[in-house]
Amino acid sequence: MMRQTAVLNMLTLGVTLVLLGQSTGAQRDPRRRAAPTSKAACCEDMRALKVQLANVSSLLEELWRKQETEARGLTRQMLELERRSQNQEARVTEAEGKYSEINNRVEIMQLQTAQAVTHTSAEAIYDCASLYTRNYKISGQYKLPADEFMGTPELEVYCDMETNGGGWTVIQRRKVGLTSFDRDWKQYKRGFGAIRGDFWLGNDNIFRLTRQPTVLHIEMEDWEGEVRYAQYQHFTLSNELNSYRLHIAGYSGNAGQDSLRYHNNTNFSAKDKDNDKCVDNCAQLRKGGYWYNCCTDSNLNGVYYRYGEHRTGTDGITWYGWHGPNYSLKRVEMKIRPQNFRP
Ligand SMILES: [Ca+2]
Repeated sequence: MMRQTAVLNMLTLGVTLVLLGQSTGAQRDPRRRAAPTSKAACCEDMRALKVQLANVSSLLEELWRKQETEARGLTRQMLELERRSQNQEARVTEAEGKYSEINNRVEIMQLQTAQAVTHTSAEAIYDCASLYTRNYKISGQYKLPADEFMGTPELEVYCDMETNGGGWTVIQRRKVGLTSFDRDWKQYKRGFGAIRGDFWLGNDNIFRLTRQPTVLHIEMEDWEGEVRYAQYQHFTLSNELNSYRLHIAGYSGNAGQDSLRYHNNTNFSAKDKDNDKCVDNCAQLRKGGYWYNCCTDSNLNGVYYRYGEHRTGTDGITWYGWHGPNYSLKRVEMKIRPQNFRP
């Protein structure tokens, strides 16, 4: 502000001087040469004025230069500040990333510590029920730690901590309909899909989880939004050598006639492994992996059809006891928990 005023003052002075110079020049008009005696004095004045003008011009020039330099300095400073704030932002992002990573590690370590403490006891963490008894009571995705003692790998699971007291490890879900269940033996063995969406947990994992006495709960929803269930007090699979044969007993439920009983004591089949009890290849006909008999009373790993699309085919997600063979369900969830679980 001060500098600007100074510059303005200088400018005013310059203009005044120029005007003065002009008025002096007017006195040199030959038609008005009434006072020839002042000619020498006039020229002296002019020279002095010219010098002053030159001085003022150089002063102004210097001032402009200074201002320009300052402006350049300011721009540099602003750029520097901007660069620093960008750096800080990057650091914050990095810190956030590290924080969530550490958080994640802490959670896993907590699980592992809990497991190490009870390593030899019956309370080792290997399913959602053991998580529940360790006060993890919110439904969602969990990571079960690897267990060297049992020789089991780390496993992502979805825990239902609400239905009938919680503690359920979800082994299958159909609700989105984008994941194909028409898969081969290897994929059914390892598991596939998204743990928060549609998935099969994997026959090896289900086999492992059902080595203790286990309950199976099947939740089904139709396109009217009605929900029914079928529950088996006993549920277990054989190992791979025995084709993950299904063993169920102790049915209860409200989904009509028991539609899994027909599949009891049958081997698992996939599109590349026909273990069914039929001349046909049921897995290929029903487009899923399942404990096919000859072929189905239920087909929970069948093709996901939107309401009304499934009329004549035999490959939908069906439960004959409730909606018959030509109605494909909107949502299915199969979940397990130990028989001795107490909420
Ligand atoms: Ca066959």
